Amino acid sequence: MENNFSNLLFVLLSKAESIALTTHLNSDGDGMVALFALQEILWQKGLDSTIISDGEDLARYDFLMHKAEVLPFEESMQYDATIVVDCNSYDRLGERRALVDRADNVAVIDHHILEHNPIEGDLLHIDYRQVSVGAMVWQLFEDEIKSYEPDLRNFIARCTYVSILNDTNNFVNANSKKDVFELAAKLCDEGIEPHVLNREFFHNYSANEILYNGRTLSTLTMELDGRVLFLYSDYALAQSLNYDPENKMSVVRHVQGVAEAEGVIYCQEISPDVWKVSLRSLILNVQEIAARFGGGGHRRASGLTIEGSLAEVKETLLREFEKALEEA
Ligand SMILES: [Mn+2]
Repeated sequence: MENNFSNLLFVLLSKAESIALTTHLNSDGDGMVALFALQEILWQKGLDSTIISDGEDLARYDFLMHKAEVLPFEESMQYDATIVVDCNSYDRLGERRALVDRADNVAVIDHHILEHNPIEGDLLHIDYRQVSVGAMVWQLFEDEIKSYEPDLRNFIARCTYVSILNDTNNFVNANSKKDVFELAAKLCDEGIEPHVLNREFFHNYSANEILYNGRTLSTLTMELDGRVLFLYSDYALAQSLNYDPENKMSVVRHVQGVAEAEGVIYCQEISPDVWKVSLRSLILNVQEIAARFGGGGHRRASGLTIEGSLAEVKETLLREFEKALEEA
């Protein structure tokens, strides 16, 4: 199956004179980093491609980006073939949906639960049991990768490992299963240094980021009889610190250990009255809640964007959690 998919993909791409690679809104260390690996794999096949971003700050990935060819999306863009990774819904592509609509051929590689408004592609590989799209890319092209020079194999292994760090939160999420550790061991055989990648990916922040996170943590309240943890960062906070939280590690990771919290809601105001929301729960299906607002993700971790005042947004989301807790 897996070799079959990579062969079909190469056939599909061989007809294309231009190839776009892209991922979901608010790109992360899985989707974006998987694209760095995929772009390299395509080059090895003589296929040029361009990673299309939203123009977000990719400085977090500098240590993996020495060769990546990335362009911010522009309305006039058109490619013969488009590959979407870490996303299967038009809703999570934003305006980059045009790259899919205008392409002759579309392929999707993803590990999310199928959401509403699924992307129509010629070639789909969606397996929600997989830990990360980076890991899927490794497995799909493993035979190819094995034929590369050691430095290149090492680069792809580093990308794959970072995608796993991102989607397992450093091997602590429920998706950190035996096969993930086995894959990590294979990546070590390619010469990756886990402690270095851990430092480069996770421990790589400014003092202002710590301040921003600290002030956000100080907003923490327990809601719904102490069952749901709520916290927020408003726009004024980012402004006062002259800090751009976009594409930074979410502060949510710091509150996931609160034992009594059955759910976590984190609201981050990204422009006045526009909130990017992260939902977490070990018992509720937060993907269902996020999907009601056009968001998505995984059962235990999802996100959405919502408009309104802090009070309105908080009330709306707490009502959803109240319903979900009653039904659980
Ligand atoms: Mn992912």
